[in-house]
Amino acid sequence: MAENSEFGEDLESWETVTFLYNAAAKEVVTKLEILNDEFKHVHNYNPIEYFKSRIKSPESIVKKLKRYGYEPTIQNMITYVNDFAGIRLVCSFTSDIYRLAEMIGRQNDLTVVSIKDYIKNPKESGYKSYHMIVTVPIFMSDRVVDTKVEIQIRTIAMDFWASLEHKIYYKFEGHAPEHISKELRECASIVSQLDEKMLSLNDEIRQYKLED
Ligand code: 0O2
Repeated sequence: MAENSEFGEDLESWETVTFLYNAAAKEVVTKLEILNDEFKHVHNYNPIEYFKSRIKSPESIVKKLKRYGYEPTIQNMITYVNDFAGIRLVCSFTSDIYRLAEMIGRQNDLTVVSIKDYIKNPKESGYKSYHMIVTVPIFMSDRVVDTKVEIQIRTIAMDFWASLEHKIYYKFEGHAPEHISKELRECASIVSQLDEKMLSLNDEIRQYKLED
């Protein structure tokens, strides 16, 4: 949302904010569904395997703001938390990730605010994913509010690793023993090899089809 929004710290403000971010997630989900359908129609291929959309819980928002060193207020959440509304797009191959990111970037009514490419630059943990923060205009009866949505794009294999690592990490509350972190990094490397293998197999199969 625009940073100059003036919300008081009351229940009504919280409800308005939640309404806006829910609306933003819905808007973006609809756009992605349309893009996927159009791609299927034109190229006879479905780049999105599945997607999930969620609104971050108040507890997670408070935790994140405290981690950043900010007071847990609605205004700070609007300004500093980029993933209150989040959409995770899961696709088959790494090449689909960049294709989807490009398609999203070309949407005139979405503004790409930032990109983090954890595929080219994986995190220390081994985490791989492509993150985009976009804003979408939400048309209310008396105003238009540009609202932030985080889109995470990753392959099925990356999603498998991230989901399990998230669970394990949570158990240790960020203090996993070094050998566990090391083994998780090794698993991330196996997952990357699997993605590469699947992509090259797919390229080879496509080549056969073209020759038919
Ligand atoms: P949750 O519980 O998944 O919502 P930002 O202010 O957005 O620039 P942030 O939030 O650190 O800073 O951004 P980043 O690095 O893009 O990470 C955002 C989200 O990516 C995280 O949200 C996770 O969902 C995911 N993520 C990032 N690093 C890891 C990792 O090492 N392992 C796993 N499994 N997921 C990761 P939250 O709010 O931290 O968590």
